[in-house]
Amino acid sequence: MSESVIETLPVASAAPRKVTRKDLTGEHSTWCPGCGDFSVLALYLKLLEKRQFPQESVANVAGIGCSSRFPYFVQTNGVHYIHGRALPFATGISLTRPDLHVFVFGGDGDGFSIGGNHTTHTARKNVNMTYVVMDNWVYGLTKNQTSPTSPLGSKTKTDIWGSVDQPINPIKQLLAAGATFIARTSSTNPNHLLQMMEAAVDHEGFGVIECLSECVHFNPGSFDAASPRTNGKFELIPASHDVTDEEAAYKLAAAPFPGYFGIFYKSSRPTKNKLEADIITAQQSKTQGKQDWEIMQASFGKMK
Ligand SMILES: Cc1ncc(C[n+]2csc(CCOP(=O)(O)OP(=O)(O)O)c2C)c(N)n1
Ligand code: SF4
Ligand SMILES: [Mg+2]
Repeated sequence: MSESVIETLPVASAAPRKVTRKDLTGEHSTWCPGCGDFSVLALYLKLLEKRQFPQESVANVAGIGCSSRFPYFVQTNGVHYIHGRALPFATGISLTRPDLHVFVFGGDGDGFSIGGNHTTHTARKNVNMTYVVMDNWVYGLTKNQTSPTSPLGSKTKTDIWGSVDQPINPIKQLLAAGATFIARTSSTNPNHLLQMMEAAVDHEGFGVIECLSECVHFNPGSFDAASPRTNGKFELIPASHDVTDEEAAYKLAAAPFPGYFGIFYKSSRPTKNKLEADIITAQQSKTQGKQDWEIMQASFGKMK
């Protein structure tokens, strides 16, 4: 299917029904066998089933990339949009359809290079949605180019002698941008991944999860150091960490790879959704009983 395809499901039926994994499963996933993204999908389906979110109450939005093929594999409302532009599209849905659970799935390239500005602005606006970045340190779909999170020295098609550009630290970037929920997990730790997705869904505002998700085709073994299964270390954020302490979160985020996993930061800053809804309610109360043309006439009158 081409870019910019919108799939919609019928409006909710009156009678509640049990939401099953079978209902939620979409097209057969086309990822390479062993790709970390499978785990994210499996846990996401588990989350929707556990929370009994009806299919029609969910919107999954994605840009372009292997990871961004996500909406095809889930049978809910879904949008496969333009590379790096999933967040503004999802913002429109979130602001106009408060009845929907809005999720965005995508890659490190989608979210931190071409869509980097949109990540920053969605974070500062604190738009209510859950954003899962499946970080594999590479452009997978386009067959192995350096991504903004590729470590120094990565040998890719665009850096055949090894990359020389300082990689982005997604957690620091998100903190600086003003995201109100920031977590880090790995596709190799299903329990933790589900836990982080649940916490993000429960958060009122822009909840972002950086999920290490191995590209077994172009970057095999890249995250071995982050998993005990491959003699690595999956170190949780210390229980003593105050998630409202931004500076402490920065310090944790600065730890060298594999770093820490868990919730780095959480704040209860009001969402754009709430702030705009309040403005609309206040303005509507001033114009109650007036015809549309009267409101327009008054607006134009002010411009004279
Ligand atoms: C405007 C635009 N520029 C470039 C591309 C080519 N392109 C498609 S996916 C991609 C990178 C995807 O990398 P990432 O977001 O990390 O996803 P992954 O495939 O690794 O999951 C690029 C450069 C495009 N589709 N559209
Ligand atoms: S190329 Fe990499 S990221 Fe894409 S499906 Fe294959 S393993 Fe996954
Ligand atoms: Mg990638």
